[in-house]
Amino acid sequence: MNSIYQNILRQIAKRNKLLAVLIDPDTFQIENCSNFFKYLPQQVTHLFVGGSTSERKKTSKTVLCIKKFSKLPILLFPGDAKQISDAADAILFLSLLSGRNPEYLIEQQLKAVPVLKNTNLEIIPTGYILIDGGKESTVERVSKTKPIAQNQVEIVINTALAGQYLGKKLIYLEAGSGALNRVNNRIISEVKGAIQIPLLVGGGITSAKDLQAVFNAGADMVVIGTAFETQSFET
Ligand code: 1GP
Repeated sequence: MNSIYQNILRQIAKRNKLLAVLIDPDTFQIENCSNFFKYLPQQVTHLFVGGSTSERKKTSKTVLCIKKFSKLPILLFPGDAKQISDAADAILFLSLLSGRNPEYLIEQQLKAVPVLKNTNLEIIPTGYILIDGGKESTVERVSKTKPIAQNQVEIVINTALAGQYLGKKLIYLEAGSGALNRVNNRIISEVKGAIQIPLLVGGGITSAKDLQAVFNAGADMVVIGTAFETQSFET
């Protein structure tokens, strides 16, 4: 089977590290699409599209524009059910496991079903875990949930394992877009050691040095948004 998820597993088995660029339809300048892709490093393997507040039309427009300039797989990373567009290839079907707000544990997922039933999107169940990135993140504000503190390693590990036991196919450790502190190496390596599914890490990663450190700690895929969007990534 040649699905995006199977391909992620194959790449990880070959010890390849994956890099996703997060594009937020709310701030992405469609007219600047071609320039954006010129700036991205060769290392990029996946494109994520989503934000906390975007709408479906804007998401679709962004995906269609990206498709003109890139052949990389496009995965939706939706803030809510209104952001689903079948112009993409796959969707990270997120459940905010660190939070206790039913809206982001099951309600939005239920709202997404009637839309998803009519798309060909590959659905990738993803356990989403918000870690304290040193300032209030948009995810925290919108979801009205608290992140897990960076020193609560056991809670993060157990939350990731609960996700795996629930059948999630990916675990995503998120410090929040523009985080002051990215997820620390200890959390990454201990979660990686505990779970058997791929580990994604994002939020506050702004340099090649940091990117390498996150890979070295055990992340299979790193997600970078702000630093590429603002062209401030330190090489
Ligand atoms: C946010 O993890 C992503 O969901 C990316 O964060 O914008 O800080 O790179 P940054």
